[in-house]
Amino acid sequence: MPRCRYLPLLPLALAACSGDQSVLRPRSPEADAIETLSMVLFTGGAVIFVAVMGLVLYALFADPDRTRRLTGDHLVLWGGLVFPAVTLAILLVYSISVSNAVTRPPAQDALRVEVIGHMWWWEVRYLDESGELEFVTANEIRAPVGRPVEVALTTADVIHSFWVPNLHGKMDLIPGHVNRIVFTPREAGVMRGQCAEFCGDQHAWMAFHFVAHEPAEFEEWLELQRRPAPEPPTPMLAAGREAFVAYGCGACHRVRGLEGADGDLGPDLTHVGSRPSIAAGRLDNTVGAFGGWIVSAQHLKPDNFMPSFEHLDGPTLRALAAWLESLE
Ligand code: HEC
Ligand SMILES: [Cu+2]
Repeated sequence: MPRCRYLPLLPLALAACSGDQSVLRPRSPEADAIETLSMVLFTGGAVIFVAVMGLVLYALFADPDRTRRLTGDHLVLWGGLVFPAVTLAILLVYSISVSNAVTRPPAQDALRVEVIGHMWWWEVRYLDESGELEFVTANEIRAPVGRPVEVALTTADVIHSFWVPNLHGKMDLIPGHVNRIVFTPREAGVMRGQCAEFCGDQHAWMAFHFVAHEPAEFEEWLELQRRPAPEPPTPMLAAGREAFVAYGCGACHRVRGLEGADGDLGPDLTHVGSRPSIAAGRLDNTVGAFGGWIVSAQHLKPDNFMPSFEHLDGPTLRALAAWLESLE
């Protein structure tokens, strides 16, 4: 059971205690700073609110002779002018300094990742040290702990917003413009991110996973992703691969190493079997879910840009789903 420091906020915090998509469980220095700022504002606001309500009650119920002594020019001058002016000025300086601290340019050794928003999924492009594209994946971002990650954000269609509450604030993806966000994951684990700007009917199903790895584990993952799709080890999986090309899936999807599969309207599927979820958080990564997605993509995410393949026969569908799941 994760530690929860906010018992007084129990009703709100209960959902947050699970923690994989929560501003109350910061897992980077940037999220720490934002959380501290929020708690200062919240606590300060609460204290002032209680004090003002106390004065109201005093004014209502105390003996009028005593309250008269309290009111007058002094109260208005100090309580109504000096106190708010000083408090707001201090908070302004403090919040500007926090926002400067969390929007610093990245360190030289930052891991560079490009993210392109699509209705309704995330294209994720990994660059090497010299800025060359290494490979493309979708709906998941992986990074090592302790190293800054610089995510360069843009969109292929409408405005989206990138948000992993455990790691940083929100950052918009704007057509024709590149926004950058930098954060340093502190502990290994899986976090959930979510599009935070309404971008059409399936906006709520535009999620992704952020996986923070120990550095050695991350190198293994990179190695795996750089490779083309594995050769199918059984005839059944080979039949699945054949069906993928025969049914035209390759017109929209790329599978590196497979001829006839170089489309880029949909996610790159080269290693789709290794992802935490499919269709941007819509389904778990299981053979059954792949099958379900293929026959009823339009039912699961109405109006997304993949048609439902309702007329596939059973054995073809099973082979296709099993092959996709085997792409690790
Ligand atoms: C007209 C283009 C198009 C065709 C044809 C198409 N897809 Fe897709 N596919 C997409 C799009 C777009 C998405 C992303 C949908 C979303 O999540 O909003 C997608 C998503 C997927 C995903 C989930 C990928 C992920 O990263 O989570 C799988 C698996 C998939 N398609 C398999 C197939 C298979 C198998 C076929 C052929 C039977 C196929 N697709 C045909 C456009 C297409
Ligand atoms: Cu979106």
